[in-house]
Amino acid sequence: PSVGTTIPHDSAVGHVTGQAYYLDDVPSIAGELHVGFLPSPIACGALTGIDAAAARAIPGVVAVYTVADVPAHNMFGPLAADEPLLADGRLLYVGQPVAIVAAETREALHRGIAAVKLAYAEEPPLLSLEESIDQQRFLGVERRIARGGEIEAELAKAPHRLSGTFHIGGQEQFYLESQAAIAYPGEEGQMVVHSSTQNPTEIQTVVAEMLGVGFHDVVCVTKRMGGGFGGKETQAAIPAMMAALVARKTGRAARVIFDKDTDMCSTGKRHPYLVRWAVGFERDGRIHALKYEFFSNGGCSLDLSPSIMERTLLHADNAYYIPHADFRGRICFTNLPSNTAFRGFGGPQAMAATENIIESIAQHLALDAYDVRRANVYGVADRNVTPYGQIVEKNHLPEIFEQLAASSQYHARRAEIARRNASDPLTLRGLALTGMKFGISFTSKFLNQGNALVNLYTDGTVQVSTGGTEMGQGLNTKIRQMVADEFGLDPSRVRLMPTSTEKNNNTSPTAASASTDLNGAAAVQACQQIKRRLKKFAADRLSDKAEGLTPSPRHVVFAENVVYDRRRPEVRIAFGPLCDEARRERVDLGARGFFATPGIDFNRETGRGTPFFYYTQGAAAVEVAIDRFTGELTVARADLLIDIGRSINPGVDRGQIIGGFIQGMGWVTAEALEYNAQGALLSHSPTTYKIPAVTDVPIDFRLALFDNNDNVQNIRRSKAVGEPPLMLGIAAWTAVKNALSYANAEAATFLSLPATGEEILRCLSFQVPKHPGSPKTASH
Ligand code: MTE
Ligand code: LUZ
Ligand code: MOS
Repeated sequence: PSVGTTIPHDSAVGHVTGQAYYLDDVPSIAGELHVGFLPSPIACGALTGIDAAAARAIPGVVAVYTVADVPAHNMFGPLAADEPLLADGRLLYVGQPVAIVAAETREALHRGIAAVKLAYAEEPPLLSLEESIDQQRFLGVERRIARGGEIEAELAKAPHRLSGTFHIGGQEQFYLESQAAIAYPGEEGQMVVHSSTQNPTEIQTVVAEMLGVGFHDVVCVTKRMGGGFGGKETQAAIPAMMAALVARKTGRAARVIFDKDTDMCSTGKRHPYLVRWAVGFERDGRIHALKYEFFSNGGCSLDLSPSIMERTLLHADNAYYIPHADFRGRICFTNLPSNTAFRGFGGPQAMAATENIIESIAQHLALDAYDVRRANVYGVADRNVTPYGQIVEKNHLPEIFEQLAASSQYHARRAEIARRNASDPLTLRGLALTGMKFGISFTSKFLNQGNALVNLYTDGTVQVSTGGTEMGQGLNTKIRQMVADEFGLDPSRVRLMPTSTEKNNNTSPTAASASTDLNGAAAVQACQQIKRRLKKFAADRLSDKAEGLTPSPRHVVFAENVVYDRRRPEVRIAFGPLCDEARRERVDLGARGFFATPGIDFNRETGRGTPFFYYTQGAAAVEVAIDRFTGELTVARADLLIDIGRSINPGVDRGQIIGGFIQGMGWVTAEALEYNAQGALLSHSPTTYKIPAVTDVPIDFRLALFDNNDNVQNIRRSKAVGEPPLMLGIAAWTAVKNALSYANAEAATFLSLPATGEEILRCLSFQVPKHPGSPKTASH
């Protein structure tokens, strides 16, 4: 069987040789237009006029379109239609699309965009979380999850209390393929859109609504993305609509390819958060009560912010049992691109906030932070219920903590670090071991479904199409392995086809790490339908050949590219010829499968229920070294231990874990989004926005998979792996906080996230904290 073994990613060769097609590699067809847009130069104001005469006069410029040219709906959005495709009277952020330009060449396109003139009345923009909170400029309603007694009373009961304000920065998804789409106009208003999207169904619907046609007149096709990381869960919509609008108006194919700077300036990122917290705890560090007010920077529209805040509230416990909890969340309006999904989806901010608090408790009580974590970690019996009432079943966190502490030699290294920090005048070291528990399922119940189409051909090869999209994470490879095993075939006989709304309808985004669970299960379900028919047919054929053997589909086995009756394994029929014969006998060799996650239910109003099918759990021990004079940070060693159940493809999963951890490490230590006072992004290219490079990978990097065979409810006993490892990266930040505590206990309380070199130096040198009025840790 292929499941459980490492086969190469199905595009591995294509990725490294450059033969794998991304959207801009698709050859252009005759008459195809290059399409781009004029971005708003200001963050806030009234748009009073657009003068496109000069642009239209440029040779090669075919058309300039504004909101007046949108055939039907200009407003769209995944949860509320509150976001404009093209500016309509108001300018909301720097980089907002104001006019679409279509041209024969890229050069004419750029000249055309530069020649469009805007008239506007500029107003002071709202840019910071603090200002938005002061002015109560919230998007949507307050959300809350609470349990136990009245929170102020519970906090007062605890023998120790701490409180503070914690600032968390955003993060650019930094997929390598920028947002892109190509639209091909068809007959009678039909449209085919090829999109680099995690969400083909969403593209189908927004394009149809923008054009004013039925969903049945639009097809969205996605072969692969050069990364998505959440940034293409909703925000592939604007380029797709731009291409479709031009294709409709001109009758010509239209291609939109954002360049990197445009992409970074105009699209949403991980939400920055401001977190107000108060914790009451026992002398041994056990948390009695925890109060949170989360404020996320939503940008100019809702996008997915409410779902992201919901996941924040559902992950504020992280790996720890909180008897009395009061978690509240609000989304703040700002004049920025609408912030959106990014790996972890609001979970990382909450989990970092809680790890910060635990580290603060340890420093306050002068305990080892490991002991505080171990005292709080989810256990058994009455210590395994989350604040929203879900029981943490088959909880392995205590063993994970203990195994990792042992394998990373945590205690010995902490002692060594304390010794070295006392005498080393140049380098300050820190070590932290943090936990991770991530809920698997979309928190919107209806999204937890998948469908798949399986076509078996008469040579015994298989094509599989699902609603899931491939963004490098290996979804197609894993489904290929599962389908191959169902038919007992070598994986080379199975091919995953481009995702298309024509083959798989009403699909969920490829998100929430659940794509293998949902689409894999749907594909297996389709295979089983075909197998039932084929087994019946094969049973007859095998009994004909073997005298005295009664036909029995139950005894038919598919393995090693052949079919046989297990009572007489020496009589074998090759799989291909069997399929050919079956077709000649008019057996249906195709099926559509469906899967809906059972047993999940969450009540948004009461904040209680079982939103998650299961949890992926893990822990990381990270050691950092800081230059005491420059603040420069090196991650010296990382030990990861993660429970992903029985891995479907250990090689692919290790890639996901290493990549996710490094991406998380980048968020907490390096990546800083800088804006000017007018709300324009300054860090909008690889030269000014620093994602981790190969040289930033921990010098000593050890990864182990926790041995767990008991995840019986999910497909092949596997667990989702896509997002969870990002949150193991939080240990790098916590290790910095630990290191700073050796320089001066007060210094550590000033640290915000990300802990960039500048931020570390600020704390080391006791300069005014970056965020005024914060983060003072008051002790009672
Ligand atoms: N891995 C790669 N190489 N590229 C990506 O864009 N996205 C991540 C994760 N791993 C991503 C990735 C995110 S945000 C999610 S939700 C999951 O992959 C989605 O895929 P899955 O459901 O198949 O895990
Ligand atoms: N998208 C979504 C997500 O709509 N709901 C979720 O719960 C979710 N979780 C993670 C990533 N994307
Ligand atoms: Mo991932 S943030 O669920 O696309």
